[in-house]
Amino acid sequence: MMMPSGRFLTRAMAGAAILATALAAPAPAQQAPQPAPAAAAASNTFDAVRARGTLICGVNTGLAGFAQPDSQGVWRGFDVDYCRAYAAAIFGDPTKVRFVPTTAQNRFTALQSGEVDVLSRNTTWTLSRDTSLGFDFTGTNFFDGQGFMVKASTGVKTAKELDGATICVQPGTTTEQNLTDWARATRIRFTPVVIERLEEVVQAYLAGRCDAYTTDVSGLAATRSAQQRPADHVILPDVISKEPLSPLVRQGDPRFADVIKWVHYMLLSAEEFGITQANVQQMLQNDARPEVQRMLGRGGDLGRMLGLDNAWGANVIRAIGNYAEIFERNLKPIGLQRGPNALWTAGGLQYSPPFR
Ligand SMILES: N[C@@H](CCC(=O)N[C@@H](CS)C(=O)NCC(=O)O)C(=O)O
Repeated sequence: MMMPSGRFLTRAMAGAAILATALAAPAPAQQAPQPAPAAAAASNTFDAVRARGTLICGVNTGLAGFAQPDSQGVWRGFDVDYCRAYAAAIFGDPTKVRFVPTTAQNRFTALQSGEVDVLSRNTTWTLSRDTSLGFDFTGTNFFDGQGFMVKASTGVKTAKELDGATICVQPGTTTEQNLTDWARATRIRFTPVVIERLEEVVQAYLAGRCDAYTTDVSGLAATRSAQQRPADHVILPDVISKEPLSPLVRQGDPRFADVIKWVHYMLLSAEEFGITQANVQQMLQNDARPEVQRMLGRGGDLGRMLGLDNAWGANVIRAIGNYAEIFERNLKPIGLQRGPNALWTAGGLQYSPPFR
């Protein structure tokens, strides 16, 4: 047998077993699919939310830029702003939302059981989640991919140098599965350190219990930005998967799903048409473009078609701003660029269907 080579060789001896397993066995099912939730709970979400007067939004437990309480305990972040935008669309008031932190492991149960109405939380759209878990994904609001972070002191520059490494990962994620797929495909050995809680997995990485930490690049950027010396950590250039992150709802309430979906498109179209938090009022009064008028509720009856007030779009933009404003406010500070999340008009993938 050829001797394994690479900087993580000593640890690789244990990792060899992992490679053997990874090569021999089919990739494990990601989550044991649970039966889809009772349709009764799902079909009434839209009415239940309106009757309750508050939207319950499942968010992350704490990921800088995406969802995290600030020093005053006010939730901040990209995913949090989406929740506020939904509340502005439904109630005309962005404060009518309650945030429920969810972990990688318990997020799907929280949505299935009705504990939350919607999950707005770095969750990858996959076929099994869309079908056997009983959810509807409402549109990718962040195109992401899985990456690796290492300490700069390791000198590691690319993922293939991780042969034999110990890699920290959270369970219940696409991350865990992709890591196995990637190792199989590239014949890289690794020893996984699987830790359930986000704080603990990050601590394990910082304490040197693993050579690398893997998750969505957005999650790596968030974690890196939260460290005392971000420059001590390097996000490797390799991206090993597609992680289209999308808000999701329970299957069975198409009206509610439509509202969640079209709020995202409102944010994108507002960016496309140059409607901002600062100018929305003026545009509402003065902009003669028919699509802008329809979006802001001056022409057509699009809000009513969604079961909302025709002012829903104006309310969303007035409260939260457009997609670019949400991105700048939350994700620029953690070092993320628009990249594939640029609008289609700027060579990116973000594209709204027409407001007509
Ligand atoms: N996008 C991936 C990963 C999402 C995920 O949960 N990532 C972790 C690491 S960034 C996380 O957010 N954990 C928060 C927690 O469990 O509290 C998925 O949908 O499976």
